Amino acid sequence: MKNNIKEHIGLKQSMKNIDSYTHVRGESIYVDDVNVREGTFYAVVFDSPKAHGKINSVDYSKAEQLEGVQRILTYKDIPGENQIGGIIPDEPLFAESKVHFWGQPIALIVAESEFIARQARRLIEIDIEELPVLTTAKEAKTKASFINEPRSFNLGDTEKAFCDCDHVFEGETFTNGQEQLYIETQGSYAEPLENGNIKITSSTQGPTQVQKATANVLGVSMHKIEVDVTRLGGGFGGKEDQATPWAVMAALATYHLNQSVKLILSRHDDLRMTGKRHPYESTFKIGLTKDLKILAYEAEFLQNSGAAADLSPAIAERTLFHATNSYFVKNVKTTVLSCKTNLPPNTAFRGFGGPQGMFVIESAIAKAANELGISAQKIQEVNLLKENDEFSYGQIAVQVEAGNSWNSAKSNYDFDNLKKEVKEFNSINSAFKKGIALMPITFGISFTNTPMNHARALVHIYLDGSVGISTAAVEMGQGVNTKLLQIAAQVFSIDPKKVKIETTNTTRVANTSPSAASSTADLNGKALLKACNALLERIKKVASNELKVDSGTIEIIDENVYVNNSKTDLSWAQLIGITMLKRVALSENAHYATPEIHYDKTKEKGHPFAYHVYGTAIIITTIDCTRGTYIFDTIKIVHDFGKSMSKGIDLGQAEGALAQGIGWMTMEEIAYGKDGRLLSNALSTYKVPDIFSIAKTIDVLPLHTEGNNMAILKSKAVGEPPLMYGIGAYFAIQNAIRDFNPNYELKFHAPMTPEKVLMSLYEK
Ligand code: LUZ
Ligand code: MOS
Repeated sequence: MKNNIKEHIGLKQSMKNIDSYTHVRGESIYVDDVNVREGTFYAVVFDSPKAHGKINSVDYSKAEQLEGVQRILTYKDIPGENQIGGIIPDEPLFAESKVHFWGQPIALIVAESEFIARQARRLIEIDIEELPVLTTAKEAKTKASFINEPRSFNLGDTEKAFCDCDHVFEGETFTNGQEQLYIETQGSYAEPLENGNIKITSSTQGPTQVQKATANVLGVSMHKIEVDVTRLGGGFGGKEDQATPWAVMAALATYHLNQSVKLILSRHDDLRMTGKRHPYESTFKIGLTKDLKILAYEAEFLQNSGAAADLSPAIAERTLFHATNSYFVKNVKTTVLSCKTNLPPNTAFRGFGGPQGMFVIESAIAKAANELGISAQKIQEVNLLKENDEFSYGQIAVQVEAGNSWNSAKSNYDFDNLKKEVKEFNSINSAFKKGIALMPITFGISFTNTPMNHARALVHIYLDGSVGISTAAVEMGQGVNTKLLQIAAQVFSIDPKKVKIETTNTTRVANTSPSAASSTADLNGKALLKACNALLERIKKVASNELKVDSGTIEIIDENVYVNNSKTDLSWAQLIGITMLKRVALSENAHYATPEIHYDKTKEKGHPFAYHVYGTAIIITTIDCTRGTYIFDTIKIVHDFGKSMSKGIDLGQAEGALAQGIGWMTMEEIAYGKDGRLLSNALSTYKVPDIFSIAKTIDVLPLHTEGNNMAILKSKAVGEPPLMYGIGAYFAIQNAIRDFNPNYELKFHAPMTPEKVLMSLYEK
């Protein structure tokens, strides 16, 4: 009886993304679309034109005199603390006597229009005494310039194990940063309310973080600051922490001027001023037995953290959690150093340090395979994680799908034949070469910082039976609002049209974790499920009194009350009206905290993840050996969605993440000059994947599994994991190069741009 709900209204499978209607009509509301008050001011940030130095003087006089300029705010205008660091308090909102990166905010120009503010910016004169600039993690390490103490994960005894290995290989790797390139740039809009209260509309993944930082900078309590988020035009991690400064600045201007202030970064300003995915320079040592079992693995990760901590410590941690990817290795020793440089503070980007860790072990395997004259798949396959294997951080792997996804990919897509076709193609072609690679992924779901794994949902049933829902979930294109709506519509068995997902607002749902870590639907969905179930029980009790039957016999199906499976005359809307008359609460606020997870940082052991997501990709590329260009013929994936709530949304997430992964590995090349200036500062010099650069065909097969109870309605988190399939693109290209040029020495230096491919093809 209970389980036939999904056959009725609120059908799980057929739900379209609820935002598609307003998106295609251009009616979706982003920060820049929020109605502004008459007299609103516009702001532009004045930022450092040098990467490191002492500020001798700044002359604002000419800018201040420009007609229409209202005020220029600096650190001197901060009533509270000039501090926005989230994990470590090491980041000022505005530079004071020194600048630490090119693009570091120094002042905020507030004017009647953005145009005037921009003009004024050009009139500011600054004198900086330059200091030495660090742009790479390696340099920073030699200067002992670090954000914090290193972290290490240890399992078994690598030193001893290397002695028992038949083969030991060492090497080094580099992965570059990556620009989040959210479609909507960073932005905020602040409005004065009564009694010095301020409302901020922000394009942030973390409204509470914005509220907290604003209160701290303004020197007021958090209850005076309300943060509202309508939706984001993409976040990708770039707005987990780094949406904050712009919101705080707008609020600071509102505080001083008692007027609404809008601050939206131009694309150039955004690219220059914000941090990106962390570049990593890493070294590895891998030891194998003659049966190709990886007996020992060591890696040292140098994370280029930039000029302040931002989320770097948490990202470094996730690198260690994913350092062995989908493999079981008995003896592991991994260390990460967060290196302080003069780049903008690097920050979250889908995968959050995980991809950087995985690239290194895939490189180690590729190197070992090359030296041994075998294919990497042989090594990958015999080391795949199995049930009850232990991760280096102490968690025991259960419901493991590593082997299952690997075998499914191989059999469903006839890998052996694909491989044969590649070989045949290469044997008769010299101007073009194909390469094939397999890429398994294992990604842990939960914020690695255990205390962050909680959420709340506030549900109102209005007296006509319609429903309003508030949670901490920020809709950023990932479709979380659709999933939340499905949950409520399904529990109540009402028409989805009767459910509204409200904006994300700190006044309605407080003290929230950011929408991040692929966990937004899980955490907020679970809280919502709890709230809806509590309401349903309460409403059923009212119905049982009304109908004089046991409440266990009651069900609501398609907005009608059923008793013992037979339809009564009582409708959902009538029942809600009665509930109201009986003075029974029609609102519920539920709290969810992920059970079972724990972690001890002093021992670096625990059970940090609610569950893991698994999958395997097959990637085939064709390279043009005259030009160094390449295309991806096909990408074939078997992915563990659990029991997907929405095939369309989840497939979109998988394909989008894959595209970003391939972009990171192959074409997106961030470049800073030795002086710390961003050279790839426009979309003419920073190439992101387009529809033509991904693959002619992408197949994604869902793995049939039981799903996991820790996932919302057994629908596994999908935001980040598929990004890491993109790592396979690197190795597919490399395999093609090697076929063309036997002298080519493997290099692990991403992105593998066409330029690098060309040089590799002809290196001696
Ligand atoms: N953010 C965070 C994340 O604060 N902690 C995490 O573990 C995480 N993981 C992935 C993406 N964002
Ligand atoms: Mo994150 S990389 O904001 O999930």
